[in-house]
Parts: sequence; structure tokens; C-alpha cells
Amino acid sequence: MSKLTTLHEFIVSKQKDFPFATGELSRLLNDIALASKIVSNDVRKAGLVDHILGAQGGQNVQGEEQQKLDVVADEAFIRAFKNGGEVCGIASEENDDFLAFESEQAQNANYVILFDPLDGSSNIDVNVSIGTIFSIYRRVSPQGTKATLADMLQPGTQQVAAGYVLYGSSTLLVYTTGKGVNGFTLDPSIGEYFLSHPDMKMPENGRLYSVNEGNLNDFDPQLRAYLAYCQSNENQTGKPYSGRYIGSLVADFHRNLIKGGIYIYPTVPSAPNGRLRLLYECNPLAFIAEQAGGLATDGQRRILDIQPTELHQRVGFYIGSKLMVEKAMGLH
Ligand code: AHM
Ligand code: MG
Repeated sequence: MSKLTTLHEFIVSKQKDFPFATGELSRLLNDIALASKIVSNDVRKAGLVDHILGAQGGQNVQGEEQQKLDVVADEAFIRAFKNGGEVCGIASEENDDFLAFESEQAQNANYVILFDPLDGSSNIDVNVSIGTIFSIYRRVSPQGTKATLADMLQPGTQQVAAGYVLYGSSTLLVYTTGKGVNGFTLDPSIGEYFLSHPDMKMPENGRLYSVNEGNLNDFDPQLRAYLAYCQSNENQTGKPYSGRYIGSLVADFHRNLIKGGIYIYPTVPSAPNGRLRLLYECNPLAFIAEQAGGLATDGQRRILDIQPTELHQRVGFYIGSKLMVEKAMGLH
């Protein structure tokens, strides 16, 4: 049997790819792994908490109030980042404003992290896959001071690492540091991630499309024409593509990354700027998609080129296999 590679071994072995690496980024990735194991454990107990403990007045055995899982996840990640001391600040989809950490160690740290602690929250209560998405940047403010908004509002091209954790039939951590994409599966019995998906590549083309078709009447003519193409016998496979929409972006993206497909959440009248957040959802997944050979746009611009102007900015989102995104953009 060939030797298994743990996430920690893998991170350490890749540290030399960064000529001036001090180990800070490696430690930050380990902090993420740790927090994700805590959240994974909580996610696995979610049904118990909601339907058994929840039935007892929302209190656990110690008589403490149960919190919602997205808040639990948010706190677990923030705690890991605060204790780890590798970031000077964080921004989370769950919080209105960013947090600048006060400690001297944090103020001397070089990185900020932006994340969606539990994406697909409408799926929590119905036992369907959910995930965490994260994006890491080097700060632009001077070291030794508090993190600023400018540290958070950097275009996606400046990401030094990004990834997601999918709490699915197993827990999987996928990340990139700009040198390809690798995936690690958690062995829950020993609490260790092992390299399970080395050097992930998105198929150049696919036959899965993921979109909330309930919004069809609000889609622009170009998108409707693209969906009609997907559903027709006229596409390159000669038979209709399959529609697959979980409603958890991480899970929809992950499936399309492996099998080939496109995920679309366009701008619509009810969400004129789109639904998904540029900083917490679109940039990190766009970085991974491009690293795996795919594409991500807002309909006009490459996602990674967009200069953010606010923390919770939303954008239209087309992400997936290269030829499918190009076709949807009307480039073929
Ligand atoms: P969330 O971060 O509040 O969970 O919202 C993002 C989610 C995505 O995971 C998912 O793809 C999308 O919203 C689903 O939206 P809709 O229910 O409008 O199809
Ligand atoms: Mg989300």
C-alpha cells in the first residue's frame, strides 16, 4: 500500500514553493483545518441538536441555550484565527463589519482571511451538504498596526490562498495556493485529513448545469437562450444536459469541479446585483476554478479582476468548465 499523505505533511512539503515563506501561511492553513474539524463535528450532530435537544426548549444537557449552526461555525473559525495569531483581521459573511484583532502578535501578522462560515444555510435543517469557504490575502496596511478595510477590499487576483470545506457524505477540504488544487478527506475516526484528490482538474467541458430555474422568467434573453441550448439536442453531446441544483454553492461547485459543469447565479430583478458575495464566495471559488482549468465571470468581467468597493458586495456569478462558461457568455 502506498503511503498516505496527511494535510499537515502536504502543507509542510509545499512551504518551499514560497521562497520567503516563514511558515505563517502553513500555520494558518492548519488553523483552518482545526476549526473545520470542530465544525464538521457540530454539523454531524445538527439533527440531534435541532430535533432532540431543540425539542427541550433549545437547551443542551448543561442547560445552555443552543445556538444556530452558522453562528457556531462563525465563532469556531474566529476563535481559531484569534488563537492562531497568523492573521491581523478577518471578515465574515455572518458579521456586518470586519474585525481587526487587538493583540500585538495579530497586529504583526501578515495575512487577513475572509470567509463564509457555513454556506448553504437553507440546507442545514434538511440534512443536505453545506460548506465553509475562505480566501486569504496579504495585508496592504503596515505590519504592526491594526487591519484596515483596505486589507479586506482587494481584488481576487491578490489572493494567496483560497479553499472550501464541504460537509457532505464525508468532510473534504479543498484548497489552492496558486499552484494547483488539492483535496483532502477527513478520517473522522482519527480526526486527520488525508490527500484524496491530488492536482484536481476541472473537465474542460461538461453536461451538468446548476441554476435556480424558478427564476427563469427573470433571466435575460442570453441566459435563457443558453439554458435552452443546454436542454436541447443541439448541444455538442446531442442530448439534453442534466440539471443539478442543490442550493449549496460549495456542493454544487464541487460536483461540477469533479464531473464538469456550470453553476450560474445571475443578476435578477429580485437580486439586481446577484445573490452571491464577491469576497466570501465568488473570489475564492473563482481562484480554485481557474487553478483547476475552469473559468468564473460575473457575465461581463473575470471575477478575480473586480475591484471590491464594499465588504458584502454581491455579483452575478457564472463558474465552471471553461467551454461551458465561454458558451454561456456567447463566446462560442
Ligand atoms: P447563504 O450564504 O446565505 O447560504 O446563501 C448562498 C446560497 C448558495 O449556497 C446557494 O447556491 C444560493 O444561495 C441559493 O440561492 P437560491 O435559494 O436563491 O437558489
Ligand atoms: Mg454563503
